[in-house]
Amino acid sequence: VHHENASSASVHKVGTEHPTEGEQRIDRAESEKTSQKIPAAKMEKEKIVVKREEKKELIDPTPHLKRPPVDPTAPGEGGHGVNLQPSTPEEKRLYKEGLKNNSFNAWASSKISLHRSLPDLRHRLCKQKQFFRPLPQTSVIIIFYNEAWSTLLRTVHSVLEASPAELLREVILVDDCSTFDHLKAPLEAYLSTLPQVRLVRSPERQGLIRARLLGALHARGEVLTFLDSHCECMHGWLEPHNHFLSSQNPSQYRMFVCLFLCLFYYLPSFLTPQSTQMGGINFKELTFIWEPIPEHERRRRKSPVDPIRSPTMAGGIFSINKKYFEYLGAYDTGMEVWGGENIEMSFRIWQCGGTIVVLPCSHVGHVFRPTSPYSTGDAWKKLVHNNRRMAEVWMDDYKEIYYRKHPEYRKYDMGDVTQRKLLRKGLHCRDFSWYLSHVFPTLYVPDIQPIAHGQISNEQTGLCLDVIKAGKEPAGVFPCHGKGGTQYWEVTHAQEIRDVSGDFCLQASWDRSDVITAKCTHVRGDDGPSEEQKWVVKESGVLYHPQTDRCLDGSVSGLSMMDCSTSGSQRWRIENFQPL
Ligand code: LR7
Ligand code: MN
Repeated sequence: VHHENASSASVHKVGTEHPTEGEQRIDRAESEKTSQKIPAAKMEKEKIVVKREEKKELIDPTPHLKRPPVDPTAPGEGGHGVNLQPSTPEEKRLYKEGLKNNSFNAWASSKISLHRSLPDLRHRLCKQKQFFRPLPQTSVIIIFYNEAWSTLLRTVHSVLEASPAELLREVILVDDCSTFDHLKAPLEAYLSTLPQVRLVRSPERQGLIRARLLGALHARGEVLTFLDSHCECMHGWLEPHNHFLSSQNPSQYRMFVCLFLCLFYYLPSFLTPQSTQMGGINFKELTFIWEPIPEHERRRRKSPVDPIRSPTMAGGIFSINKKYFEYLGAYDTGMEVWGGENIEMSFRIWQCGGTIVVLPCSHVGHVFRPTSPYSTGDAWKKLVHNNRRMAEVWMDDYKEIYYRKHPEYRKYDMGDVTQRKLLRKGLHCRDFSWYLSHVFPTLYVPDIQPIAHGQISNEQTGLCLDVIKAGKEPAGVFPCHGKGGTQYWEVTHAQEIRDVSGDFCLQASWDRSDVITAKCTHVRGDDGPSEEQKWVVKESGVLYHPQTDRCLDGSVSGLSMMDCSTSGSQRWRIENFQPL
């Protein structure tokens, strides 16, 4: 309590840009004006800051729980993989059961200490960094549904053992109505021996979005930190968050910080730090991907440990100021089970005036798995439901890019998004085209209305142009299946013929008569595609390639580039074709 008073007192002392809830509602244009301070005022402010820094006190790194001494030869120590093979029938049974219930090797995980040590993989500059009082306290919220005992409790122990006690207000575990017995009385008994840990049970299965909100409701810290239920926090992971979200750092108040992730597997298993990257988006499925840091961001950052501005975030592992989280509309409670909420939050934060950064000095391991063990038959429908809610509220006309690749999605239920649209209005958020040009200037954005989209079938044979294996095998013709996918194409205003992923382009050249697909050469802001990828799509359905002066031919013998003729094999029926 003392600590929280201290930190809010400092807000008043610095007394400048830290917006209170009411003040945040000022028009953005206003706030931009006020942040361009005249130099004198700026100096004045710096003086105050310097004065305050004279009595700087270091954060005490002592955690709530001390990591017990461990045998360095024990399985998994130092973050190493365990290479254990189940041998007895009982072990084999446990191994199989663990895999089925978790989609990862929970049996191997159970052999690893809940307190195992992890290596310090941070850049040396991270290790030199010092953190001073006062910093806000965080509530760590871990939601879980049918998590394995060892991974869940290793997450909890790693938080308690790797966070300075004075920065960790509490750990809130939210049980999203799990059915496993070990998560009932045994979990309660175990947790009652741990300091600062609370368990909240949801009476019904909420899905991860509403489960997180339930956790936030119980949180008393100034900062909220969300973790998946199979994470391991590494030394020094928390301080950078609390520092960046601190009111000592007023201009950073609207920040949203993500952890730098370590890929993390049990059997075959190893710990590798993710190369420094930022979040991107797959326009086709509206899912999160990692991307290399673009040139402009590289130049903006002065040091390899500076935060990386990230257009999107992975979803599971992040911190945010609690007030800011609430002000921004927390989460969309209309979202179900799994997926979509991370992209929704990413767009919302940027469009409504916030910033997302990845902190390269904060490392957390996460157990990735190939599939969700809990996903039922309608998991996909729920994901589309969530994605539609996101696209309808935040993407303006750009949502069409998503829909036209999956026309059936328009018919999927998405519930009512009126409240979320009102939220966007009330917060005076910017539109999606602003996001694309200011936050993500390197992202290739498909045409909102391409010249054509859908399948391209040959007049003579009736066969469909098919990408087969994008970038790997020449394109070909196959009986039309009408399901989009490998037979979906877009004719762009830049004169390309792009595949469904949007990343591969039809390409022809002098030295070969077949047609391949290759990475599209045209990127945002350049002069257009290379000559090999340029096509003129004529009203007659002829696909003419100016560089080679040949035409795409789809006779019975297959797909090839031929001298142009009036043959029906060179005329194509192009879906949704609006000639220029
Ligand atoms: O119904 C459910 N109720 C839950 O409480 C389903 C899941 N959950 C819990 C679950 O126990 C886990 O703690 O929700 C958490 C996330 O589910 P996972 O671990 O099965 O999925 P994931 O790791 O693929 O999840 C990623 O994508 C999700 C999309 O909705 C969320 O955003 C997750 O937080 C996100 N995880 C990460 O970002 C971790 C880092 C991954 C990367 C890169
Ligand atoms: Mn996860």
